Amino acid sequence: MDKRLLTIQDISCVGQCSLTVALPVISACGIETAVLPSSVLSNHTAFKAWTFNDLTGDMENILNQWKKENITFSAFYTGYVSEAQIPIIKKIIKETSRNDAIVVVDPVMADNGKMYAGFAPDFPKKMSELCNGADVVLPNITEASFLLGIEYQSENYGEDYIENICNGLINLGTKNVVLTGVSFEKEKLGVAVCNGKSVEYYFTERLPVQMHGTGDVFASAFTGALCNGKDLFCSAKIAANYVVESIKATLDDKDHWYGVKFEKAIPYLVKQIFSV
Ligand code: PXL
Repeated sequence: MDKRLLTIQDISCVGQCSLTVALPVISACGIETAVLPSSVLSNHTAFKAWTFNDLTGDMENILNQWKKENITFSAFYTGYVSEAQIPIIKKIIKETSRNDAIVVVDPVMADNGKMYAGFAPDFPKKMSELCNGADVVLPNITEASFLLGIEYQSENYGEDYIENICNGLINLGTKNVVLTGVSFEKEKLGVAVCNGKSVEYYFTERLPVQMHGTGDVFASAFTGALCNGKDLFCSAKIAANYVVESIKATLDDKDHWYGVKFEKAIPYLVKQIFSV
């Protein structure tokens, strides 16, 4: 039986993030991708304003219908969700998992030292419950520091700070951690990959811009690579390279501020997954 993945996150109708990234990217990786939209927004929350329709009320109905049809999943990838949805998501995972299903949790809630609009201060505590039992948690450093209740450092940290974060996240109950946005030198940006025993690093060139949605592009490509049997480190490396290609495809368009042109780099991603 082929793998089937379920991704649970919002649809931001416009904005190149969440489901409008995960669905095309993971499908391009050859993996059947089912979706459970957590909410519908007109556009993501980095715009000045947005509409928001919460879909929590649909989730249990959908689960019950899936159970009647014996619909099951071999992988789960969760992103932008609300506090009330977390226990329901845990139930969905428990009741629809195939044997050896992979659970990837992107604890989407913050960046650059700040929570995204609409998340309450106790949200990280709830999110840490979703991290407990995951196979991989992939936060940025801001999200990791909120999850652990430690100080966020944006620069001038060393390997001890990063390794302390990885160990802290492992102690929350995830098997593996992929920490994004790690940088020890100005010109390089990368990821720390921890399998619960050791931490390995992968760095790419740092491009001179910060763009929205790159966390979702990373997580989607990572999950697509992992579902194709690539190991943790190789999946993180493929995803980091894909983010760089997506940013490069966007750099010459100064008006394109709200996301990255990940579509242009899909052939590059597919080549990396199927020919490396
Ligand atoms: O890219 C993460 C993300 C996902 N979904 C929504 C967001 C954001 C980041 O701002 O606003 C709705």
